[in-house]
Amino acid sequence: MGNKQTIFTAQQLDAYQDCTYFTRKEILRLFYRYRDLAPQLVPLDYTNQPDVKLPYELIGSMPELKDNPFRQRIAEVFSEDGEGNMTLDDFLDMFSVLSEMAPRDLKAYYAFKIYDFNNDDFICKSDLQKTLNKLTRNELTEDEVRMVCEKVIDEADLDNDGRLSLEDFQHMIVRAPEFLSTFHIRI
Ligand SMILES: [Ca+2]
Ligand SMILES: [Ca+2]
Repeated sequence: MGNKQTIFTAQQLDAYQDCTYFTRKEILRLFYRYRDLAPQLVPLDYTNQPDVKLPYELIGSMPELKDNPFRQRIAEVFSEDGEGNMTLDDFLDMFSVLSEMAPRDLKAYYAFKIYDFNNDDFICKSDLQKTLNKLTRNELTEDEVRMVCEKVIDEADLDNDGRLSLEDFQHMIVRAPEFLSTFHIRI
């Protein structure tokens, strides 16, 4: 034993590697990013799994997220409390899915959840209008948004129930990859 600080046990690091697309080195780097957001709250020893959560305000202000129009929804979807306050596990999950190593299907699954603003497991017209407003950073008029929205639903709604299920959505993004454009983050 040297006097090197032990942040995680070997088992914890193995588990993080299994649950994310990150190497040990990247996991440690992200741990320090997390800790730097609030050094007074985050201990340097995680071996006894401290009960720590960082408020959304700190997470949403990170350079990787602060210009993302979906930052609040992203944090809500990945946070265990649903309000965007994040444990280290939530934080690692979020960056893992947003990373370039995550497969498209997984990104699509989370993009669907993020665009489902009222959490009812469907993207309905009003979810899609909110999504389009954010994706286009409010550059479309209300009429334009309504038109695009109708076109998207018309083309993607395979079972004709007027809203998009996860399956509809997964088919749609094959042809409209711009719906995943805000879910690629370099870390
Ligand atoms: Ca919905
Ligand atoms: Ca449908």
